[in-house]
Amino acid sequence: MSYSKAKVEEILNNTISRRSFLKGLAASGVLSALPGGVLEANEDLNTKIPYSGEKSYQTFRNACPRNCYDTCSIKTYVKDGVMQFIEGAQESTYTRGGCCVKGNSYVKRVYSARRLKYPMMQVGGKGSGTWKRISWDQAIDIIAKKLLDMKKEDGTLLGAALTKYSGNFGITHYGIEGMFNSIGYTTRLAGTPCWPAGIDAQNLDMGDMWCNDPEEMKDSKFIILWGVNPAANSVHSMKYIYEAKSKGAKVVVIDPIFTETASKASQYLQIKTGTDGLLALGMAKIIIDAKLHDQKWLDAHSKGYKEYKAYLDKEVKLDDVSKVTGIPLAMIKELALSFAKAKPATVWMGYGMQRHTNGGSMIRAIDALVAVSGNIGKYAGGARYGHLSTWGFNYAALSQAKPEGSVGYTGPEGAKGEFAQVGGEKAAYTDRFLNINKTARELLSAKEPKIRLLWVACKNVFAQDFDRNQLIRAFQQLDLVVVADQFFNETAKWADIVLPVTTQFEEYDVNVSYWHYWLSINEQAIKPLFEIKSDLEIAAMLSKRMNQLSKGSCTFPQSVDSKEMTIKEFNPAIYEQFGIQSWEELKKGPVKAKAVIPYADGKFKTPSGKFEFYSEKALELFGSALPAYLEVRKPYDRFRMTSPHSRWSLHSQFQNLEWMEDFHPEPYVYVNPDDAEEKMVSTDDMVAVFNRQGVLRVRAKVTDNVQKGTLMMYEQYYHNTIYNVNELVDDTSSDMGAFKTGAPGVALHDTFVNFKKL
Ligand SMILES: Nc1nc2c(c(=O)[nH]1)N[C@H]1C(S)=C(S)[C@@H](COP(=O)(O)OP(=O)(O)OC[C@H]3O[C@@H](n4cnc5c(=O)[nH]c(N)nc54)[C@H](O)[C@@H]3O)O[C@H]1N2
Ligand SMILES: Nc1nc2c(c(=O)[nH]1)N[C@H]1C(S)=C(S)[C@@H](COP(=O)(O)OP(=O)(O)OC[C@H]3O[C@@H](n4cnc5c(=O)[nH]c(N)nc54)[C@H](O)[C@@H]3O)O[C@H]1N2
Ligand SMILES: [Mo]
Repeated sequence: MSYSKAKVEEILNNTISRRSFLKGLAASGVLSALPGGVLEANEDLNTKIPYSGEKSYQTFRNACPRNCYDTCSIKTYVKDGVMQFIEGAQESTYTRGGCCVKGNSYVKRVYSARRLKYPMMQVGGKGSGTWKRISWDQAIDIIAKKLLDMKKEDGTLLGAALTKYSGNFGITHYGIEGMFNSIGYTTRLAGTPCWPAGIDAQNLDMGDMWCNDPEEMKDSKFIILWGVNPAANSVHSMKYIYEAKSKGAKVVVIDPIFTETASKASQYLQIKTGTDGLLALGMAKIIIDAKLHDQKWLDAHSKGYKEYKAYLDKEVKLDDVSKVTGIPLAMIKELALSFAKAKPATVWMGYGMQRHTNGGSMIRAIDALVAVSGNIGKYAGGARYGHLSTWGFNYAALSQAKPEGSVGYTGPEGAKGEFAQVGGEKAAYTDRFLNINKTARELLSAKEPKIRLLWVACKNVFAQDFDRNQLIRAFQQLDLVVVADQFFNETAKWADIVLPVTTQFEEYDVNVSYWHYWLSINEQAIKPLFEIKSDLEIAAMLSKRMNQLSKGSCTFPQSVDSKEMTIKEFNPAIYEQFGIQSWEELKKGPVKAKAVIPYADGKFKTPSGKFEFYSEKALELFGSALPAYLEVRKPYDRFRMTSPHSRWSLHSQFQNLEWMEDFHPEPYVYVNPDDAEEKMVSTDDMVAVFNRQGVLRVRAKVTDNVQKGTLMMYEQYYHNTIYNVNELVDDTSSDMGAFKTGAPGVALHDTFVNFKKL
């Protein structure tokens, strides 16, 4: 199906979708942050857009599958087979009728002229920019033959590697891993760049990563938002925080940057980066010394409290805490005591905070503080990080058998961590797992067999991964790089073959969140545009061609329907958890899991069954049984540089779209006034930011939102600039992550740089 240019123009200029986009801007607090005049005349955001319930539209249920806390439930309005606009589903008390600014740009995103439309081949070689349109048959034939040749030459398919992360977290998208399962033992870039250190920390302390329903925060009496920026990264959570605040709760933000969230808090503490572990230990010591700790709960449900207290007594000096963290002692004391006195109190720990060489240790120290205060297992309390308790699907698309006679890996780098257990295999052979956070290094060094083919899906390696200089080399030495994506992204530039894939509006899927407790069906609302196909269809086409060339070489179904695959993901436990009889009920709107308070019974899945201040597993794996203070990485250059997430983009996505450019046309490096003065830099000056990794040219914005000695740049990708903050970020690991995710996290905020005016 294709559209005339005029039709596409009409869609893009559709006033209703533009107005809903502006509503998203307003909801994200973005408009208030901009100079006046961005709203067009007569675009009154307070007027209800008169489309809800209108009969002339066909409506569909969708969900935002991006890697975001909010995983919004969406209602999509279609006329004559064309998406007209979307809104947040009213049925979800979490999405509550509104999407964020990015979500409200979905119509623009789907019909963007920048989308990939046809399979393409880079005939001039990787990075040459010389592309030729090819047919699906040609593309799939090249890939299938390459795989079969490799198998013949190497005796195994371990030379084929998959890197996939967070482009789409819909459950059927695990069919991409399923495709790799179905061809034999292969190589996987395993682990996650996102949250692994914290996952390990929570698992060591509590035997699981599990958090209270965010909607409960409305009844919390004290909320610490610790290294998390929901006003940008989880806008739907803010209403609960505002409600609690309006009922008298104190909301404290602890962050090295004065963030959007900090601007909404009762109190903001500008901590020195990477010192939060010590602050948490200091607060716990103050609480215990004031006898405000919950001795009864600690006696009944914890292990090692005595050793932990002895550590605090002996090793934690409050004056040092103040000096190291940069927070006045009186303020720390006041914070600790008021936190301990308020019941229920809760801490939300962000993923940004644990991307340090001591990230896992910091999360452990904060978990311990919440435990000491007696807020674990309580309604509106809890040490919140994330959860996967609603993810109990069948993973039917994922679970594909290996072809008979497949030969795999037997070396020490084989199965490790949770990733290896996904397939539940007990075979002597395994897939080969490489560290996703050291992609460049791993691709270059993997031997016997070396990696020859790389499949990239739901992942923008060149935008989001680290050690970028080596990445080019790593890609260039591969025989065949296939990138399956919706857009011609940074990584596509280094591909041999690019395959255009569907958006969530062009396929079926099912979605849950790692934060809230809602379940949404994602219906196909429109036919795929141009020659675009879903990741599942691509897998099916590959299977068909491989089997034509060599019968039995691929077990993936040779034709798939995303709706049928979606239905196969459901099971009775999911129905029970969400109180529905059939997936079809989800067509009426999203549903919420039955309420559970994590750890309310005081039972933990740790070896002792208790909250473990003292963890033998932690001692064995990471060298410290207690959540002891671990110093952060030492500076290797003049300024620290952090690269957190932006409200304008979701990683490399959205900021590359036309509307987003209108509102946020270019990137900045944010510089403290003292540092700017030293370098004689003013706002809007072009500067070079550089270190031993690379150099970036970017405009400066002088602001004391960032502290002296620290630069900040958002991780973002613009359509027409070569801005890429990961030019400067190396691949140093964080302390934890390997226990549960197969690889340590990455200490991306422990980046050090210098800068000068150009
Ligand atoms: N708009 C938008 N929303 C998103 C995303 C996005 O890209 N854009 N990404 C999604 C994804 S994948 C994720 S992982 C989440 C991330 O959600 P968050 O964790 O909220 O986001 P980050 O921006 O990574 O980091 C949050 C904060 O951690 C702070 N921080 C860094 N180091 C330290 C430290 O040592 N101590 C303290 N106290 N704070 C520190 C940063 O300054 C930053 O303000 O958001 C999700 N939602
Ligand atoms: N400097 C710095 N780097 C970071 C971070 C940071 O804070 N600072 N954050 C890290 C974190 S928390 C994360 S989660 C990672 C995110 O890293 P990625 O998961 O690589 O992030 P995205 O940019 O969202 O890229 C996803 C790609 O998937 C594509 N895509 C979307 N839907 C589909 C689909 O259905 N099928 C296919 N085949 N492709 C699809 C998108 O178009 C996009 O190109 O980045 C990490 N990198
Ligand atoms: Mo993430």
